[in-house]
Amino acid sequence: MARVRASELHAPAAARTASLSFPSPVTLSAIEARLVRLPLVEPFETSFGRVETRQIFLVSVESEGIRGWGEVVAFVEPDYSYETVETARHVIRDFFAPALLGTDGRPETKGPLVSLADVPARLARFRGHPMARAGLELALADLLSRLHGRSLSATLGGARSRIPVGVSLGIQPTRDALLDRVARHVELGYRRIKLKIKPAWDVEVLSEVRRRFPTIVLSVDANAAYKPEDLDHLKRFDDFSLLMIEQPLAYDDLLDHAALQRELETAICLDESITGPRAARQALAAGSCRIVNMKVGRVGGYTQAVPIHDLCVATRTPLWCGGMLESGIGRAHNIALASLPGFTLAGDISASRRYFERDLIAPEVTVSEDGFVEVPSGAGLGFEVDVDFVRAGTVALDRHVAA
Ligand code: OSB
Ligand code: MG
Repeated sequence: MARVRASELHAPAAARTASLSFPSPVTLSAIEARLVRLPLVEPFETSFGRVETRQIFLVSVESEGIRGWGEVVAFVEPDYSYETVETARHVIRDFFAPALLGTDGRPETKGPLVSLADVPARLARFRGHPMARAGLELALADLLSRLHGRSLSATLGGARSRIPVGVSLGIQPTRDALLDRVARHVELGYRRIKLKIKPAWDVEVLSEVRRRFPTIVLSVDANAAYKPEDLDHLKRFDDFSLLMIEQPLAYDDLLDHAALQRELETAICLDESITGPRAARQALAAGSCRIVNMKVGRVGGYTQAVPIHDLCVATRTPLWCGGMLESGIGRAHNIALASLPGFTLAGDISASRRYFERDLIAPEVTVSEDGFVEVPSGAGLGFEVDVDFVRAGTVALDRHVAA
């Protein structure tokens, strides 16, 4: 991709914001935040740690008896990012929910919500906590789409009815265990296999996977496990015809990624480093990556994700939708987002069964034999939330009500 100048990188986001308005102004009666315990079918291991049971953080918003659902993708530990399920509960309870419900006593948060853009506007005086913000925006976007009687995909400007998908395979106890899982997921139809890597689980593993599967579309994700001094080692990855190497260096380091990208043939994709539209613009201007991973939670919601999408379209930067081991609710949001035209590469949107015995939605997400997920056309998320199953798994519930 040609280098782009910062001045070229102002995306035409305004056109879309109109479609993110409610059909008529909405007064929220309640916001609920809940934690639901959902065991994984097998542990998921990355360079930063291992998850066995997902604590799913659901947000729901209510207005006139209609509910919208969202998911906060934070983990229990501040490892992928600084947020945790408990920091998100705290900021939603003490700051974000009062600002959206108008119960914080401030004049600027009075009155109904007219658009999704009211979320960043009402939270403008707060810094950070993008995953908590996104959980609220997602729930409101589902509500807004239901009130319009249209799908979330249509609300966001989706253009695809099916989405190509890949799978992310965690670090395994042995190479044979990994080879097994690669074979199984190629067989299931996944169109791209991503391997989690870290120092000492990289070059040898890759050369064996490549020897056994010479033609599959293959990528790797280091979750920031390497340092600039590892340059000579990272150059060896060029031998494996990888689609990309995701987030090799530190989460907050655009400059060293730019230097590394100049030395590598393989495209760098940034995940952790793309914290919002500004980081995306700077990363592309600096040449820190050639591919962008989108996670709506990491960037702070749809009001941030859509401009990043538009920027990637304007600069012809390949974009794909990442994942955070979401329940079906977060998964359904990812499907709607990935239906936008700029998502040109297979997303980390696997079948519900890849992670969970039973999902929180019906029907569960399935992947076709040729590696696609269907975009539902029903109103809102387009999936039923299994409220009884959600209630049964709930381990904590905070209900915030309007005065
Ligand atoms: O970096 O993309 C990542 C899972 C947990 C934390 C970070 C990441 C991942 C994945 C799996 O790669 C994505 C998914 O299938 O949900
Ligand atoms: Mg990643």
